[in-house]
Amino acid sequence: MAQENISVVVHSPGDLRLETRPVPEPEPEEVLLQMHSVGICGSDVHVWKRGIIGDYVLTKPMVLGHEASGRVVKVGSAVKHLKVGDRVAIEPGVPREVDEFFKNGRYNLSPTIFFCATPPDDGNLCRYYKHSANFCYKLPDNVTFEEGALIEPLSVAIHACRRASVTLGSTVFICGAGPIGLVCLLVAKEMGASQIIISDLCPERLKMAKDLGADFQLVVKKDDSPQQLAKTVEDMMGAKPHITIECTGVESCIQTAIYGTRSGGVVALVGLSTNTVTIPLINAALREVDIRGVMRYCNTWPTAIAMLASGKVNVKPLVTHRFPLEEAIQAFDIAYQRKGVKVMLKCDQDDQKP
Ligand code: 572
Ligand code: ZN
Repeated sequence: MAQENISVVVHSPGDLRLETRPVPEPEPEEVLLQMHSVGICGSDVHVWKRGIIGDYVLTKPMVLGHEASGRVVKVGSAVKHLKVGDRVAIEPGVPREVDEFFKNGRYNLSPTIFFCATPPDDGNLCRYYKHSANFCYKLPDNVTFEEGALIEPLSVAIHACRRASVTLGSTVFICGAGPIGLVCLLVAKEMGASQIIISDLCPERLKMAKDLGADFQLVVKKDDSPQQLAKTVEDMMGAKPHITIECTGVESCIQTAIYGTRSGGVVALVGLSTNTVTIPLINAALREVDIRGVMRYCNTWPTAIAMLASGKVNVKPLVTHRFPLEEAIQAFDIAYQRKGVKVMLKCDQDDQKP
């Protein structure tokens, strides 16, 4: 191998290091990838700062990163559909068991799934990484490596919009204009939403949302009441939206989502923070507002690749910062400060292009 396997490793809360790890050897059903572009997700920052994500606690050093693309440099003996040189996007969740969830196609719900950078499973923010070939998807020539990496957050949005039943003519309220809120905006539009309103505390993020096609932007203040905000949404749109996609995980925003959604509509919960929240459940029940959970995604990569290759969805403007892998610590600081939208790490010394 031409380069050492520099890897971005979290050791304990607040302790992030660049270290050299061995280049892995692919198993028969795996491929070895030379990593190209890896985006930083909020969960990477969270694990770095807190050493925990949900119920998953860091108990040993772990490589971060799960929004990734790379090039095949070695194929396992049983791999049929990929060859050396292929450019691929990586689906980071790989089921370990043929359980009921695997069999019914909702493999994201399998409790034993391998998932990059969820403790203790290593992620792919490194130079060389091996992965199940079945969960690597060949990128068409007109889809860049960075778009390939952005398929991961785009997948969250595709799954969220599917769970929320977004369809032709839907009116949609998106809470939060961070990376996930913005990809939900792009996907909801493409799935036929007729009107989209998006809210955030931060006017700069809403400016990006406007540029990406949001019809209405709502600047929220920290002490706005959920019922008042719900009324503002209704006034701005002319009627309550059919669907709300909640991307913040903040308790008051989940409350706003419920009050703000039309009777008979759907609230999809994408943002997740604390385990327990107080919500107006009876208000939702009496108005038959369905509250639906969203756990990552399943069966989204082929859809996402088709959307990118056809030019129907443009995720390129989401990348606001780029750093070479060697500057990962600085990159994580920028992501922590929530400057810009998506921070991308460039893992191939010989090709730092998008
Ligand atoms: O891109 C996938 C993703 N999923 C996140 C967070 C960031 N990025 N989730 C939040 C944490 N949960 S979890 O259930 N867990 C660690 C398994 O608490 C998964 C989804
Ligand atoms: Zn993520």
